[in-house]
Formats: sequence, structure tokens, C-alpha cells
Amino acid sequence: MASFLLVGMMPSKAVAGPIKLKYANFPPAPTFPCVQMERWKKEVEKRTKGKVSIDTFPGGTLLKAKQMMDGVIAGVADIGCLCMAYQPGRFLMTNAISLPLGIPNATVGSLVLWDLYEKYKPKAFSKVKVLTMFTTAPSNIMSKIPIRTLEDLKGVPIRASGGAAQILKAWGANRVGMPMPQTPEALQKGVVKGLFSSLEVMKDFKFAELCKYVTMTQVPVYPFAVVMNMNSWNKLPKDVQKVMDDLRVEQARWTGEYMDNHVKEAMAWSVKKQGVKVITLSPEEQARWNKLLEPIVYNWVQKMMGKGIPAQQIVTDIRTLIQKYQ
Ligand code: 3IO
Repeated sequence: MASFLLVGMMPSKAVAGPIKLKYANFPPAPTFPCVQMERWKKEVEKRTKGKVSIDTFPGGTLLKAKQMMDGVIAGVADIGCLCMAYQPGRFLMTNAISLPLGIPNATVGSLVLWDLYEKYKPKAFSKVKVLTMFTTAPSNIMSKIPIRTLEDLKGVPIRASGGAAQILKAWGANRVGMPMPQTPEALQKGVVKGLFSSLEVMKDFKFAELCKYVTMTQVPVYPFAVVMNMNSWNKLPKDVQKVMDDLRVEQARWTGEYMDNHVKEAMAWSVKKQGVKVITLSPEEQARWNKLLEPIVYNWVQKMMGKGIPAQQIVTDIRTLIQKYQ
């Protein structure tokens, strides 16, 4: 009893071991959202000199793709990595990064997305602490059949989410929405004939074994956020908070650069080892595809202004920030 009282009176820092945090992620461990998770974990543990210990849960073992935000708010996990495209109606402002505005790569996409978040601090994130954001590299069509023209694509079931699904629809494909972890089975069963996402998945999910064609479109990126339960954040010592705050932009850039390099590596492997054919649209065909994307930005601005979002300013900001980081 006496020792219990004594321990209870001591400052918690002196008696407790490291602060333990649970970090949930939805796709399998070898994929890029989990690679960046392990990098962040390692850096935080190192920079806090062992004050913090992070348990990572890849593969949806703690929270699945669409549960991530609510699961973190509820405290099922302290930290969660989510893809905003899976709840497009929830992350209206930051999903603007998926408009066809010419983001050239994941590094630029990630830095632009972070600045956009910092400027607008959207309500969608008011219940959590945002630890970083990043985007994929631009999307391309990976398919079982060759797609060289809009006619080849018409009515073909292709998997995509959020802004990417809007773009596929404009091109006339039969877009099928589902989170990435469900895609291997959908491809295997033939529910879809391809997918529309960044190309590192050709290697990381072995899609190159099924999808022998890649049609280069280089639009759009998918946006991600890493969020922390507000209570878990508020309980952290100030010096630990500072380590995490100092990592916000650094982690965005690191993830973008990792993604951009990994896309190159994955495509070299796909072409060399899997015999994948890369299709570049002819200039005339590219012009037809581009033409169909023209109304998307305008329509998005109209729709968002109706919801009180400064949509035109957001589009202008994205364009300016692309120039800044390019
Ligand atoms: C993605 C999601 C999980 C693992 C690897 C990934 N590469 C690109 C994405 C983007 C995305 O969320 C999606 O659904 O295409």
C-alpha cells in the first residue's frame, strides 16, 4: 500500500517507461503508406531518444481504409494514415489536389498539399492533430487490355476513387470505386479490367502479373493524411510535440521523393521482368483526352462555391504553389 502511494505521487515521467503510441495503416506493409510510416516511427523514436515507442499496424489490422479517420477520433489508434479519396465528400477542400491541374510528381504534390492544408486548416481535420500529408505520383491506367484510344476505354470497368474516379468517368470508362487493398481480388475475379493509380503498385501489389498494359495519362494524384487523436497529442510532452511538428514538412517531402523514385524502379521491373507494355497516347488522341478534362475544374469550383468553400482561390493557390515547387 505504501509503495503504491509513493509511486502514485512520483512524477509520471520518472516511473513510466516510454510513451506508447499505436499507428494504424490500411494497406500491406511493403506499400508506400507503410514505408513512410516506418520511416516516421524510426525518426520519432530516434529524435525523442527513446521517450516514445510506436507500434505500427499495417494491412488494416487495427483500422481499415474507410474507418481510419473515425477510428483515430475515437482513439482506437493514436495515429492513422488515410487516403482522402476514399471519403471524397468528407475532405472537400484538400481533395482539390486531385483536380487535373498539372501536378508533375509526388514531391511537388506533397508540398503543395501541405501548404494548402496550412493555409485553409479545413474543418474536416478540426478533431485531430495533422502530423503530415502527402500525395501519390500522378495516376496512369494499368490494364489487362491495351488502351490506346477513348474508344478502347469506353465502358471498361476500371478501379479508382475520388477525384481519379471523376476523371475516368469523363473519359467514358466504367469507374468502380473501392479502396486499394480490395483491388487485387477485384482484378483476379475480373470485376475490374484494370486500375487507375500511381505506378509503384505495379510492383508493390504485383499488378504487373495481371496488367500487362500501362496507358500514360499522368493525372491525377491521390491525397493522404496522417492524423493523431487529439487527446493522445495533448498528453505528449512539449519536446515530443516539437519533434513531431518539425517532421511535418520533412516527412511530406521524404514520402514524395520516395514515391517518385519507387515509381521509376517499379516500372523498370515491370517492363524488364514482367513484359509490361507502356502506351503513350498519340498527340491527337492526347488532345481528345485533355479536352474532356476541361470542364472538371470549372464544375468543381461551381459546386464548392455553393458550399461556401473559396474554390476559385484554392485553384489559384494550387497553380501558384506548383510553380513555386517545380
Ligand atoms: C495507394 C494506396 C495504398 C497503397 C499503395 C498505393 N499507391 C497509390 C495509392 C493511392 C490510392 O489510395 C488508391 O486507392 O489508388
